[in-house]
Amino acid sequence: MEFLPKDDPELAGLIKNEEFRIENTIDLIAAENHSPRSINEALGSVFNTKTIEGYPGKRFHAGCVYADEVENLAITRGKQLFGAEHINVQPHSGTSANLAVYFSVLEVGDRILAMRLPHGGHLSHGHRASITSKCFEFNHYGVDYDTELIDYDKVRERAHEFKPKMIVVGASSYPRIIDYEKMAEIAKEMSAYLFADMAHLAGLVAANVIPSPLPSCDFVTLTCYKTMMGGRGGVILCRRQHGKKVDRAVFPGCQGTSAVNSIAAKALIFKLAMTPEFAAIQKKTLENAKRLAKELDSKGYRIVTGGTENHQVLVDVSSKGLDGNAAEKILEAVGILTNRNVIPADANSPGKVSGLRLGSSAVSTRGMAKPEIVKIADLIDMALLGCDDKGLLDRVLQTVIALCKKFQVYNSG
Ligand code: DSN
Repeated sequence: MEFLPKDDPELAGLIKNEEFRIENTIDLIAAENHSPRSINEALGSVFNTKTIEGYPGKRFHAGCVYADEVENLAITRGKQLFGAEHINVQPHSGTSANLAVYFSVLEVGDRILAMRLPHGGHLSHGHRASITSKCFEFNHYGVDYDTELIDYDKVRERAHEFKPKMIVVGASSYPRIIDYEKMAEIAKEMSAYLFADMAHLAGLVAANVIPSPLPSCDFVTLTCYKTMMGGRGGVILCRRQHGKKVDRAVFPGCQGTSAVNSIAAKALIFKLAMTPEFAAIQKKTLENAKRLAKELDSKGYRIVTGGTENHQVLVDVSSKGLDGNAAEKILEAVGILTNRNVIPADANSPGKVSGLRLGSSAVSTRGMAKPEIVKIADLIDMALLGCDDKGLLDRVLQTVIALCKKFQVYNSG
């Protein structure tokens, strides 16, 4: 930082503090990752101030020659990376992307079937607190309470009863591979559109380490900062025939000018995602999640669904007499970041959920592997079981800091 400390030392100090926090904590938040420094350079670039309503070659302001090139670069790379027929790189976020998908081919009041939030779905999939539920009539499917897996027969049953115009598949908390082909069969039976929200999975899909929803779906959305390792921002991929409607739904339908600096960061992460280094991180992310689940299971924690096939591990901490809120706080105090999460058939009250959602992306990006994951599982267990022992918690914290120093995010250059 060159100019910020002069213009606003207070803010500059907060940014420095945040960098210190990132360096010295183990980030197991499944919706987070560390991005290359070049992503921050793209985000903080002069494109930050460019106004670009419209699309490349059809703008409503002058001076878009380089902004057009940036957007075209993101479009070309994104289509190549995911094998998409059409891409829109303008959505400000995953939720904006989802809204635009709904509005592209549906009318207000149309029916949408999506996964229930407490079973792993997302707010923008028709939760009552989300504007999506005020614009469309949602109904929800969930998981089987015994297996905690999506019950595709029940999805089919519900779909036939409800007759949605669109089916949404994808979750923010579901540690298993989704059968997109089966969902496509169900959607086809009622001529419904199939839309996959792969916000959490995009990096794993880009690296081909889990199945892609693209061949089965009319629409796919993603965010670029989770497994994808880029900056914040949403993207829509769709079949060619929906392209014009999607573009109109994004601009002028749901957004005004888009953020060229964010589109630049998308172009960059799409390039980096085609490298062997990115693929290796995604592969390690899967391995690390499986190892984390196995280690915690062996210590007596109940793992929701019995394991994981992606970057998420959902732990039922009630199996240790804890609730998710308490577990999240105890771990934060020792520098391990997680988030409390409701689990299917959660017996705890909404304010005190039973789940703790862990993710392996950020630790994998900073180079941690099996020995460190084994250590982290030990540290989690020690802190949660010894949360009344201040001395023990301090020792765990010091171990976390030492581990972080060995696997630096930014300071290693
Ligand atoms: N979708 C939210 C999550 O999964 O935590 C935020 O990205």
